[in-house]
Amino acid sequence: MKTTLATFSVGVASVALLSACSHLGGQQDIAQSLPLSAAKPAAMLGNCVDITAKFKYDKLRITSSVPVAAGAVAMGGAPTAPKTAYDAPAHCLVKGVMDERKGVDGKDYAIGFEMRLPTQWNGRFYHQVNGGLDGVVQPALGALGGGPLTGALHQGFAVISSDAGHNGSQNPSFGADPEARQNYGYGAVGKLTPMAKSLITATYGKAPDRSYIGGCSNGGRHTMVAASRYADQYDGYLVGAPGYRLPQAALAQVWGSAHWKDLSPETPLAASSLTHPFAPSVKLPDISLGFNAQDRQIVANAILSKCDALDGAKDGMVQDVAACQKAFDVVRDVPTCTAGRDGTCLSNLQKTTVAKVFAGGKTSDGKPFYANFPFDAGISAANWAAWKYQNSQALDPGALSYIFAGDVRTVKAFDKNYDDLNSAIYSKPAGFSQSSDEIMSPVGYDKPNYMGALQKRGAKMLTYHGVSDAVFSELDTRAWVDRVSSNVPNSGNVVRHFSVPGMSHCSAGPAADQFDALTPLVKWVEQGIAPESIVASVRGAGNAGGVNAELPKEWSNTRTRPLCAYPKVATYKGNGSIEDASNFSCQ
Ligand SMILES: [Ca+2]
Repeated sequence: MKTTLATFSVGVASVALLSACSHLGGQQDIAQSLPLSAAKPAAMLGNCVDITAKFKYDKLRITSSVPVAAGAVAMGGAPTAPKTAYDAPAHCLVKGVMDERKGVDGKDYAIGFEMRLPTQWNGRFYHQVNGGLDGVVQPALGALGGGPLTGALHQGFAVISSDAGHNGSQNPSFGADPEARQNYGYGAVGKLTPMAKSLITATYGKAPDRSYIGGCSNGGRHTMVAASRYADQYDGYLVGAPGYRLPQAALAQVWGSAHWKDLSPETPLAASSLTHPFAPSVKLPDISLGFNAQDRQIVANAILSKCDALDGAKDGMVQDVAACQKAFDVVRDVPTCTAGRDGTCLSNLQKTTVAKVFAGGKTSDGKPFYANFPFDAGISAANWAAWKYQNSQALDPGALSYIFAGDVRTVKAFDKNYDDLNSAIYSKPAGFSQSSDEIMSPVGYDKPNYMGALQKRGAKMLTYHGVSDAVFSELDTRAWVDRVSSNVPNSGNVVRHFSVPGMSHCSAGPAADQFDALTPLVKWVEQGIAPESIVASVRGAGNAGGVNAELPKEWSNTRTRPLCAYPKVATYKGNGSIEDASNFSCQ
């Protein structure tokens, strides 16, 4: 078969993505009411293998391009048998590297990526941005966050995924190299985007009609940063549990661990189950002992007794998050132990410590450096403990030391005074032209006027966040949405936020955590239908996306709930099964 793959000249961002905007004439009122035109499908031209030799782009080396048969991979990357709805369609898997170079630390760096180009393409591009410290090319299946249900590749998008410019999961040492740090912050997205669009053009004979970017956690951060820096490159931004103040959140984690330590008996190191990932011989004290799973269930029960019915249904879900923060007081509403811990009460020190950590990280003179956290029924979940007790010791100190604190330094464990680290987040160390706050966070996140630029061209952002997220506060995402609302008129035209009660960080917890937020985003962008609610399901027995072991026994295996556009609350209509989303409305 004769290929029609074009050879591209170097450094050309070849697409005119915004053609649909040209008729809007810059009139904001019109731009706000008209959707962008819908993407049109196309089939792959030529053959997949030829891409390796034929596609040229500045500072790009394609290492392989191979066809992947329909059903050969599913969500999570594993082969499936028998076939399920989670199977990926037939596609071309392209792997490569951009910007191969030597870092100032003498190490080799490159932006590693893979791109999956479906044989039958829906005309859209999806940039899958990943979590944690990046460093690994996750399969470009277009994972959407929440309990797995579908992915962008499954829906026919051409999908790219990258390691964000360094190699090695959970290894923060790349922070010594300014460009690697910048690539992790935002540079890799900026460099890959025009290349990916050119590759799409070469593969299908036209540029993507519509482009989307999305991810959860650090991926949510990437997406929010892209909205501030690359507002002209994407039409839809899917933001999950965004760590949009990642350095500050990491600092709050370390600060929190010092407070949990107040409650914990000294653990003989030999008995500790935790080891430090960068120095495997170092054991970490088990700070989870002082506010353990049983204690957290006591708090969850107290939260439910105050807050569950506020949404009209005693269903084990606190849907009116804002009302609950007013109704519940951990010191007042949790029984105080008069003798030892007996499974029904907490000590005064436990309660004041929980209250202190939930109130958010503070400097020595009481100024908040990170957000407060909402009280919610998911405090009992395992992922909550993993973030507060394990990652706060094993992941966050390393990230602060090498990436977020400016110059590389040692983070003193269990110190309550981190004023110098807080200052360092905003300082420019020798050899760096930007602070960590500038590199990692959306430009001007305190006054997000850049959302006005998205609004003018008809682009949209959809955010979602588990209320029981223990590392990035859902209230911080609400606060950002509120700031957009204060700075951009009619902000409901450009950003809508969906809280997921009970959900831990990105998925899991006692929650309806399985939902597809991409389809409503596409409808909003391309048809002008703004999402009012998204139906979410629990992952009970038999769920093909993986069973959620933390669902309360009393819940139906197929419970559904509407996730409502903030500030509306999923409210029980007063009759009908509480297991069914249709008996709730957004009020
Ligand atoms: Ca309820």
